[in-house]
Amino acid sequence: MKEIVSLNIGRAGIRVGDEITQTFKQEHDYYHNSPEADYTDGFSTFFGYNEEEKSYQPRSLLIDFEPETLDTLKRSKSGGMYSESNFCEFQDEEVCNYARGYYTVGEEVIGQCMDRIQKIAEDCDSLQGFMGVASLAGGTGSGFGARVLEGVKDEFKSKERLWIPIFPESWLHTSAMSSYDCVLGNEAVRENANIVIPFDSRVDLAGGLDEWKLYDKEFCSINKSIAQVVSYITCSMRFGEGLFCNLKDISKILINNSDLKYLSGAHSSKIVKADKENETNPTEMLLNCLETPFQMIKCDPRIHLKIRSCAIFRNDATLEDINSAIEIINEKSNMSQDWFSDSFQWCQNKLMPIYNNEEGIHQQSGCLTLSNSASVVELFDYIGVKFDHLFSESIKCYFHHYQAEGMELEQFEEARANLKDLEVMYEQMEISPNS
Ligand SMILES: Nc1nc2c(ncn2[C@@H]2O[C@H](COP(=O)(O)OP(=O)(O)OP(=O)(O)O)[C@@H](O)[C@H]2O)c(=O)[nH]1
Ligand SMILES: [Mg+2]
Repeated sequence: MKEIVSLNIGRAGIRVGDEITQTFKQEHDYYHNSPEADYTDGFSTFFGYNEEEKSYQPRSLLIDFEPETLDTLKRSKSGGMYSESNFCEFQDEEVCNYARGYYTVGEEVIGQCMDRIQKIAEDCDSLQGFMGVASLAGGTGSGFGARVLEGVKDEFKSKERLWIPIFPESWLHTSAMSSYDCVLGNEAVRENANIVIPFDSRVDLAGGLDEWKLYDKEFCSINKSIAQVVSYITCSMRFGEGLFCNLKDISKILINNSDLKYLSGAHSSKIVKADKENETNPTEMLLNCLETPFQMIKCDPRIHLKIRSCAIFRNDATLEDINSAIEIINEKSNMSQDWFSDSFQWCQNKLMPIYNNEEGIHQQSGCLTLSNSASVVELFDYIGVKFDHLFSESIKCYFHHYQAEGMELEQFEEARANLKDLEVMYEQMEISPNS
């Protein structure tokens, strides 16, 4: 099995990354209820054996400039999964915005950070690539995240770079400069990652995740939701068999133009009760994935063309049930004809995700759709308008903070123009998909 190194940067990156790692661990514990030494090959995709600690540990580097998030994590239930070698702490520095994260503060420590990444990579037998998670609304996640991603691209040229940027839920809860950080950070992701799976914290999870607590300030539901989606995407990389047996398969199946590499996810699931009465059938799950509340970015998926798309079922339905789900949706051609073009692919994995609550451990039957779709334009438009509002001709609010760190006006203009170009590319593709 080829290894993947996880890079979790800034508060949101660390918390979401930890949720993903916990999800992987729970699934492996559940399906390989055996001593760690007997874990199948797939476990080593995201976990490696630490000779010093005599235990398996995540192949992750958790990077931050302020101690609070990592300290809280170390004290938490999942803290025991990690050792000091997983943490990359640069304490007592104030990062604040993209410019400090990328330039001044980032410049001082990027060498040390890359050494740590190199060390984790050296411990792999056959590294396939990296999976990064960071918010684009904070200085660490956007700025230092950009720096790390660029460093990884330079040092590991042939390796895959899957990036999971988290777009903010409300501009009220973020720094006034977040609109800039988002556009600048996204520009770095666009340029340096080769697969991007964005998550939009504005999504209304009420429809899709009724088993979980609705919106809360600690982002628990969205973090769990992101972890679930990542668990589907990587399922075959961890358990074998399926659509995405490695990161390259994602590009092969869903990305036909390397400029259009943003993939939109939708996820629907239901806890499987012991009597199986509540189990939802694949048709309902698949239909849900065509609806707004189940999307990972805020959009109306029905009005946008999907260049390529796929579905991953994690359930114990029969093949007949899944085929009939696909046929039923095919018939609703007015809203889904582009879903089931020749390039549409699907797979089923019978190892369902695991869900823990007060009543115990349950399996969750569900479906994930992942598509290369123009719906991401709705997100670009949203962050672009916010950026323009701050950067309007006469004011250029807060720009001096970035200038003080050495950034120039042209960099802002270029990042904004490139975001616009990306929007236009998706829109053109929607008009003439085969060009
Ligand atoms: N989904 C999710 N979003 C979060 C979480 N924590 C913070 N955020 C969001 O991410 C934005 C950026 O915050 P942080 O992740 O704290 O920023 P950072 O990357 O540590 O950067 P600094 O500004 O240098 O602290 C916040 O405004 C929130 O909107 C989390 O656990 N999950
Ligand atoms: Mg922070």
